Amino acid sequence: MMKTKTKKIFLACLLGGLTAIFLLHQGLALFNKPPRSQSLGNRETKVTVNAQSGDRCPQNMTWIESGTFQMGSEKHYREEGSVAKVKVTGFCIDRYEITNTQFARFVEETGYTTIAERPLSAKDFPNLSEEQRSPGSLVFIAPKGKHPVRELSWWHWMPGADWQHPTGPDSNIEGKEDYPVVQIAYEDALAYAKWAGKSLPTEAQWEFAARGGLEGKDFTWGDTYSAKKANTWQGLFPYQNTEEDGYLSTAPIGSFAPNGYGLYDMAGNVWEWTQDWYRAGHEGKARQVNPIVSNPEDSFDPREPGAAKHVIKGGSYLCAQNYCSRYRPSAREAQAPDTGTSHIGFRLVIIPANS
Ligand SMILES: [Ca+2]
Ligand SMILES: [Ca+2]
Repeated sequence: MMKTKTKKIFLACLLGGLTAIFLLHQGLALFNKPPRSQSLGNRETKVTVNAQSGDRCPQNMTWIESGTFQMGSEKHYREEGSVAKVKVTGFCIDRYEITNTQFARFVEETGYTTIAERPLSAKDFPNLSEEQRSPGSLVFIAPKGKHPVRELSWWHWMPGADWQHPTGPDSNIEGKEDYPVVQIAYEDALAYAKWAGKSLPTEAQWEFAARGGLEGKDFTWGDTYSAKKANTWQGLFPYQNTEEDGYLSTAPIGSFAPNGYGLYDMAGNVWEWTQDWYRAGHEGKARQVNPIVSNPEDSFDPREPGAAKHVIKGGSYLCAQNYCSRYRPSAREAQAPDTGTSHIGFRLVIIPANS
């Protein structure tokens, strides 16, 4: 269940940040209820051992050997510093972002309903109409023309947007079996992880794995940006996307070369949830083993004090050189746990019993 406090944060985001949300909401009074289930096959996700990982990891996971690394960066956004030398003990991590096929299997087996598919309760939001409480999520819509637009005004509340309808009720995931699942709130990712018998990565695990064995490099592949190395945005965000990398939106998992540890899409495609609560910086992490910010009361985003948020990593297809540019291992962003969007997904980790 979504807690009242976090629901209010969610609503404040909708009401405070994006006036257009409810205008749009009001304008979409009638829309066809999307079908609730959609078969996407029955691909195996969590069994057998992986010979390439020394029989330690489940299928499609890679063993990351214990090690120390320089977490963060002092060359980019302030929240990425200070650099902290930390140790991470060994773990297995998914080679790919979780796909629509995998999430569909979870839903088929459990009947799980994501946050985006649930209406807000009349008890918690008595002043909203039933229509305003109807299920939906946030969708990126590029502004028309090239006139200046307000920061984040490209995010729109879209009734009927959910993981099976990533950009609204008229969209679907047919033919996107191997695309990363999106419109997943933190609670949804946790539910999937519990079902799979795995965990969301900590920020330290995620960043250590993303670096792929490179020390202190800007990108998962080195120090020079390339449109050919990850699914990002080329052109002037949010107006023009030249699609130099071949993808306007999400790409099938594994469409770009893996990093040094054989992990795909650790840069771009979709942002990925981590366990850590967000603070702007890495204060107190130096010399720790498996550091984690595990207490929501320690979360602090100076842009929105009082709202506890999780760290998301890796950037997305919406990160461009002129905006965001967070398709880097040290980059991080804060995300309200109740809010899935059309550019956030996840992958999982597990520490095998024999490690
Ligand atoms: Ca792209
Ligand atoms: Ca990613």
